[in-house]
Amino acid sequence: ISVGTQHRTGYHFQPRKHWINDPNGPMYFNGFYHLFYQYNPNGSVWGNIVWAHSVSKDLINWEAVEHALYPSKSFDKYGCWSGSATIVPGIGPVIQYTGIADEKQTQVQCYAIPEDLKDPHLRKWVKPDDSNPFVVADNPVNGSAFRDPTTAWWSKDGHWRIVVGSRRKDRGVAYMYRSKDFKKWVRSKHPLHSRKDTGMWECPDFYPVSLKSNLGLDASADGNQTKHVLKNSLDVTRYEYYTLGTYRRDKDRYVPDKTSEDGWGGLRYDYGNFYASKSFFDPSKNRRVIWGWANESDTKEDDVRKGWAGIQAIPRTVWLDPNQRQLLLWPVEELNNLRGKEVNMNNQKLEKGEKVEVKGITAAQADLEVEFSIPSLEKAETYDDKWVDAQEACANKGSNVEGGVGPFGILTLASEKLEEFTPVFFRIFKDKKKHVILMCSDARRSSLKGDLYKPTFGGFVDLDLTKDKKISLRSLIDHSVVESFGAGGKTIILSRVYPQLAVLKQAHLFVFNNGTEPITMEKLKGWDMKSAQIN
Ligand code: DQQ
Repeated sequence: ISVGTQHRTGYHFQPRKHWINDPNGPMYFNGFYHLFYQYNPNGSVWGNIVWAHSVSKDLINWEAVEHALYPSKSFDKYGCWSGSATIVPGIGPVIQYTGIADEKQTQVQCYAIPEDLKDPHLRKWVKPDDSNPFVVADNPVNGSAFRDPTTAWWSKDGHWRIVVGSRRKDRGVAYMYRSKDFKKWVRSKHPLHSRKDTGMWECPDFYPVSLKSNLGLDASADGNQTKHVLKNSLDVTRYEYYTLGTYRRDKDRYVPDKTSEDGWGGLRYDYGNFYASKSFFDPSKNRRVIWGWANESDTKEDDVRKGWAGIQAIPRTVWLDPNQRQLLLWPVEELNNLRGKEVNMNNQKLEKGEKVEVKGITAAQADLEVEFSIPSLEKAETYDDKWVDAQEACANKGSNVEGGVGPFGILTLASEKLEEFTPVFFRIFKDKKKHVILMCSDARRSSLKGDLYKPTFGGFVDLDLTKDKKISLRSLIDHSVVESFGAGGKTIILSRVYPQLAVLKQAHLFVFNNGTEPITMEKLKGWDMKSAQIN
């Protein structure tokens, strides 16, 4: 096995070689899903950016086709950066993206349309000369921080609108543009939204969610049965956050709800390695699906040696949590078609210090669903207010630090003698009147190799345990990926890890409890995952 092969993914999207980053312009059109992505055709570090293109019938198996966009015009000579697709009735798909026009990286907004709408794969894209670029930065917009147009939405005033990410000094800004014909675009008087101290807003995403059901909505959907989501990727922290809120069409403004922070500490789709995400509405299944990029956490030299870098997370269906305070995300159902051999373990008590191996599946390429029940919350430790966030709490209270209720969870990609493992676990604390649930995915012991980024990712889980003392965990394990969904998609953490011993057949999987309170593993289902056909 050559360098890096044992860490390549079996079912997470990646090209055969070289560098990838942001997912671009995801869409469903005429029976095919399309995924474009930022790609360096010449190597495994960022640069020479084109839009690579793959097509699929099921979001899981993909066929690579030729690059859709590559520098070919004066307005995108230095790169075709991120953007989105809109299916315009009567016209078809339109890609809007950021062209890099000069060596100073001046950013202009450009568009492309399929050369032949009858080609089911939409292989060739053209950039009409008469109306490109369709927007250039004008005062006060800063043309070196002006990129990543969203999917357009239509309003009854007869206009299409899009948002483009930017900043004004340290203020993150979502500039809005409108158009009647999808060719000529005019900037709105004020941005859709902006927020102090958040820096450059990359890859904004703006879409409605239904208050009444978990079905997805087209970007243009409207009415009092909806709420809106605004997501931004912060290039300063390399994290994304989103808010839920109201889109006031009359005022052309988005007003976030006050139920979560509008800033660095806000809600996240994923509390791990997940960036530059983008959603699309899938009319074939009436759902909204989110793609996100998971970067490597090894060194540049490792990436050069491996010859590849970057993957896409498993596409996730997204809908509003019935509590209306956050979103829920869950792997698309098509992923289950890769499930092979199944193991079951039911009703097993885990005393303090106990560790049970899940045997009979390939632990390096698996899907695992576990349901834990907690007899009593009485022994929950007191939450220490000096921990500024969940990540810090996880770093202080690792999987080996004994507790009252928890830590309990799983040890993924573990070597036989536990020289290496990536634990994913919960811990429950008391905090004044309520309980605080912490979910952690800790890469500190993930590899014997030294020069890796091994963060202790963490997020809180907004779940009321007082009635039903149960919490679930699903983990998608894929060689160098541990993508975990807590409490049915309330809190998600994707970790990239590079075990040296716990690879391929050498990888093990355990369930554990290191808390005084015994935990019952009510149900565990694990599956071998078949490899997807990817590119
Ligand atoms: N990646 C693209 C930009 C975007 C950034 C360039 C986010 O368009 O802002 O590859 O990862």
